[in-house]
Amino acid sequence: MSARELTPENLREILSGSRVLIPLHVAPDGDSIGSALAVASACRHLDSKPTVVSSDPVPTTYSFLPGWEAIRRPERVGGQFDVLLLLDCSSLSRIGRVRELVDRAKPGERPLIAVVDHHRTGETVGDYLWSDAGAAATCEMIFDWMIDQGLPISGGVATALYTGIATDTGFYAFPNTSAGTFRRSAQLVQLGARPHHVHQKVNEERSMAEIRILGRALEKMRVAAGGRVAWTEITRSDLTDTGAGTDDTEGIVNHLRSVAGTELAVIFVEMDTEHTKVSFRSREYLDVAELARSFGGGGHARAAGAKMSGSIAEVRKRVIETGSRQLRLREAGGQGK
Ligand SMILES: [Mn+2]
Repeated sequence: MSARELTPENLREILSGSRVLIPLHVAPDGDSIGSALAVASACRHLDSKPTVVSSDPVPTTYSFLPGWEAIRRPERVGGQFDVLLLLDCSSLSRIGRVRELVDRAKPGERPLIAVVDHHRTGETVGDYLWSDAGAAATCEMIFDWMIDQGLPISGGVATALYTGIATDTGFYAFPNTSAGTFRRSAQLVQLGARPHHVHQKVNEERSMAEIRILGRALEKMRVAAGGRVAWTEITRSDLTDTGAGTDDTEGIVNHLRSVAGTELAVIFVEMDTEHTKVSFRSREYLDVAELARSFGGGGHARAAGAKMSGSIAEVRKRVIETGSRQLRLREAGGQGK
């Protein structure tokens, strides 16, 4: 199915007066939550009825964002929807169990699907698509849309949008950070976002379990491909020992990439005996979105991930081999360092 281009006017028109279902993507991050809360606020100015829903538990890290408490779990959501708005993702496989809410709609009552996303993915679903791989965050796109459409941005909405931009750019450190990122962020600060407050809430209120699992992961770190690959793994027993949950493992992979000489960093997290979550980061030249796609995942050129079938040992072997081979190919092609 090929989608029509979603213009700012279209998006306004589609949302106006509609019952809008806004799912977070699985393993929701600051950009997913921030963009959903901002659009939900915009919906209230467009006489529409937004429902923000999350298949996975919503990280309490973001509970400082106004509207966080109203995010519902799929089992608490009923009724019909006119519009399904996918933000920060472009496939139904990324919204987890929310998909069931869509699938159970009777023929003829299927909601219209609109997508706003900044990921480069092969697969897209939907009737309307606004895709911008040049945007640092979906929150940048939503901010532009709200400004373009003259929709009010309260202090709370500014904080939500700022948080999405800040987290997706690693607080203005990743290569996706542009002059436009700073310009939008400056406007959001004028509208009430407080950078120090957001940084405190997101980065400096970690639980002991999160610090302990980080310690465990760093202790278990290994290298491959002559030190150009750094990897670690977290098993169920690591989680049990430290009292951590899988969401406490987010961000650990960035520490691996910080080792000098590393091009590719990978963390393997055991979901159960047959499923392993893999997160990839690269430093300068390896396209990890492509690597993740070859394992059924997706993401950005420097940050991507995949949920893979197989025990942690099987998955690790496959991924390290493929990753090391791709590094060698890049280097043999003269495009690497
Ligand atoms: Mn994003």
